[in-house]
Amino acid sequence: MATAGRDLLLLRAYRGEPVERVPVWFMRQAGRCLPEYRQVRTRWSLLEICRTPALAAEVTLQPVRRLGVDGAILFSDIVVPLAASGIDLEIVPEVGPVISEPIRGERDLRRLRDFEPGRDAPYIGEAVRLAITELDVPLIGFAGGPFTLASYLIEGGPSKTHARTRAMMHSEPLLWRTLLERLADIAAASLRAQVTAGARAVQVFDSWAGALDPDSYRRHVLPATRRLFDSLADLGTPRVHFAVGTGELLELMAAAGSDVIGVDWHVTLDSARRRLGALPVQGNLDPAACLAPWPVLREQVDAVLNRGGGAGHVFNLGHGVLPETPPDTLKRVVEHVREHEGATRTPEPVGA
Ligand code: 1CP
Repeated sequence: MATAGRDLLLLRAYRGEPVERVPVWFMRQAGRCLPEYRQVRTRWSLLEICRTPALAAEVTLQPVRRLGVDGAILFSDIVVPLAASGIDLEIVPEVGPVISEPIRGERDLRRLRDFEPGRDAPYIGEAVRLAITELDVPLIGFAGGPFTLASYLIEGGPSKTHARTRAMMHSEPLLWRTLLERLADIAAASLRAQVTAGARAVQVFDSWAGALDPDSYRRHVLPATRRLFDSLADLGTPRVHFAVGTGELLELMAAAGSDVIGVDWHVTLDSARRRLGALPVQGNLDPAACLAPWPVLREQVDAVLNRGGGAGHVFNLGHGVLPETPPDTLKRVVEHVREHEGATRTPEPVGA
């Protein structure tokens, strides 16, 4: 058992309450760079791990044991609820999710059934229940955001430009709206099931929403994302909203109603805080800085901590851990963040 303090640190920071030190965890800390994860992957595919609670729970725990982070993130993938809702897909190593029949028109929407986690994906809640029996830090549940899920469904796989997705958004707004609402509902159902099973915070990864201009985001994504966050409000669980390349979208992301904004590394945290008012922030070390020599990395970690301002900041990367990151480097970052002084300092009144 850990002390009650460590148990609550992350949740207190997510609520903007004063903390003794800034909590730290890493997006994509499970899987990716850990040798013990790669060992598991030699025997099972990614989706097999996601659908086998004992394996998913084990991989969830690995980074907590090795790195000493202040939060665990459930091992799963953003496309798992889509597969459980009738979408035929594979997760191809070195590529990512590949959809066999992409959604291109109204008729394709029929393949996306309603999602009832207890019936369609009981292994998600089971993995959460198993993992938390061995955790002394909060478990973070997660889901994909509506734009990012739509992009995989429409493009059929990873895309650099999301051009087909944006084209559908502009040219078929009604179809787009229906699709995004259904994806928001699928994500919400998955997050609710994770919280019911014991997750104590949730994060929506709308990773590729930064592909949009502000007007399009406001018009075509914000309503669905707001619907997603609104539908979780009664749970009282801290809700984090993260995307990449969102310098122009931060205020709009905040308008979607989460409790915390995940900031990627393109925006400095002090400017993000000024723009977001009192909303707590999470981030935002450049993941590639973890490949630099320690003195360089340390300086960048300190810059993030100083700009984060202490209270209302959860230290994280600005996007996921890069696969080539040495695990010992992540451990060193955790230790350094823990030693940082000034976490109790209340930030300057933001927006003043
Ligand atoms: O900490 C963790 O790694 C937990 C597990 C986790 C999470 C949080 C996985 C397992 N996937 C995700 C989220 C996820 N999946 C996101 C949002 C976060 C982000 O932006 O990184 C996205 C966009 C995906 C889609 C996905 N799955 C990709 C990206 C492809 C693209 O468009 O560039 C890839 C490569 C995957 C496969 C995948 N999912 C997870 C792992 C560990 C892997 C790597 C492959 C493997 O081990 O076989």
